[in-house]
Amino acid sequence: MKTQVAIIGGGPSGLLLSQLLHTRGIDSVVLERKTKDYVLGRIRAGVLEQGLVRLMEEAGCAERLHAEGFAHDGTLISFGDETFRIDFTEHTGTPVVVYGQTEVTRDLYEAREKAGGKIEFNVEDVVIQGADSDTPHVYYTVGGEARRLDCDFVAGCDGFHGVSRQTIPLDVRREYEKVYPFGWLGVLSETPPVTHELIYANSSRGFALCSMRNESLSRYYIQCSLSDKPEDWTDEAFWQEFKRRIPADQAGKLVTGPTIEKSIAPLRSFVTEPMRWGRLFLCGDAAHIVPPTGAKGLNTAASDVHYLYNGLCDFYENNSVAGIDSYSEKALKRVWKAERFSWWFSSLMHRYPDQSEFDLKMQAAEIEFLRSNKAAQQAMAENYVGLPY
Ligand code: RFL
Ligand code: PHB
Repeated sequence: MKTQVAIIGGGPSGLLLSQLLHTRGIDSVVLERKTKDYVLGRIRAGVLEQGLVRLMEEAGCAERLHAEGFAHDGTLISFGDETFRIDFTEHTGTPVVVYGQTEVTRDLYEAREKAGGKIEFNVEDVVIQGADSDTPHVYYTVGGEARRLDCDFVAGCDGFHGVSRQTIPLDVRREYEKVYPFGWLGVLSETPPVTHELIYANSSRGFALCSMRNESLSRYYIQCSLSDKPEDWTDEAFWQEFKRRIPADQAGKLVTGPTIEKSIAPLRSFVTEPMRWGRLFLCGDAAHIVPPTGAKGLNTAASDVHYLYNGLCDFYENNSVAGIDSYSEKALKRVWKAERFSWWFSSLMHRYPDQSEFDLKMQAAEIEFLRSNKAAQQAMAENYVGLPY
């Protein structure tokens, strides 16, 4: 089989890239390790920057997002008994959109299927060869049958545990990592959200987040120990702990119910450099991970897709390599800013096992500065709604 762009991974990065390329007549094949249902069963991001919304529009996939997504003009931050609000629209003129990653992915799958796009599911043993030549190709198996895909370029959109990053030789690749000493236990529950905006809560018992998917579906998280397992947490234990971490007035009106999903994610900051090796380009979680505080993961994947898509269009339409040659540099410049914001916001909102009295005072002083200083709020708002591409 032959295509112009072989895309490894059928998560949001791979599908968005494939659909955008399709709008410009550039052919791609997506190779996904799991089934479509499995990919859609992963409950992840919920907050979209305008940059991603615009890409979904350009991909012709934003109809449902516009009809069902919720524009959020601000967010609440609570510290102990005090709650304050950061107004995104006042500071930046831009809201964020609350619309689940599951729905973004569903819309992209639908568009790809409608356009007759080629997606292979259940692929195994993916090996990328010749990425440092003009004739890259991908070997893989489906149902035990070996296949080969020849292409002009390979887009590695296969997430943190994928094979694309590992294809880049160790003497070329440089990795930067910080592992946090806690995780997030997240639940999805068919109950109305406790507030109409998100609440990021720093309590003496640890971090908590109130988020949502729609008027009758809430997404809540608490900071937990890395050794915890989701099955250690009964629904009752979760709600009890959650209520103790969010502001008392919100806890009083929280509607609880059976959870329909419960999972734990470890928190990590990670970047690999460069994001390009020959004709192989890394996008999204394959190249970088942020802790979820600040909701930057999917949005940073989207800015990578934007740069790569434009670079590939430049190559096919204008016979120019300028866009693909500057891809890694441009993408990384924005990635590091998202890494900084996510690291800063995580440091501000969590309780660390080794935090000293001094560290706690610094955290309190930083939160007070954010509460009382317009310039600090402006900086937070600009980062939260998304820095320009
Ligand atoms: P994905 O979503 O991991 O998709 C990669 C796909 O590649 C497939 N794959 C392979 N396919 C073929 N061959 C192989 N060898 C393969 N290896 C892997 C996988 O099956 C998968 O389908 O990466 P992608 O597309 O780059 O998307 C990144 C986002 O998923 C991620 O950044 C976000 O979910 C992060 N994130 C959030 N981001 C936000 O912008 N806003 C949020 O509010 C937000 N909340 C979150 C989050 C992530 C979370 N978890 C669980 C990590 C909340 C949580 C709890
Ligand atoms: C979510 O709704 O899943 C969510 C929202 C905000 C975050 C992280 C996750 O910072």
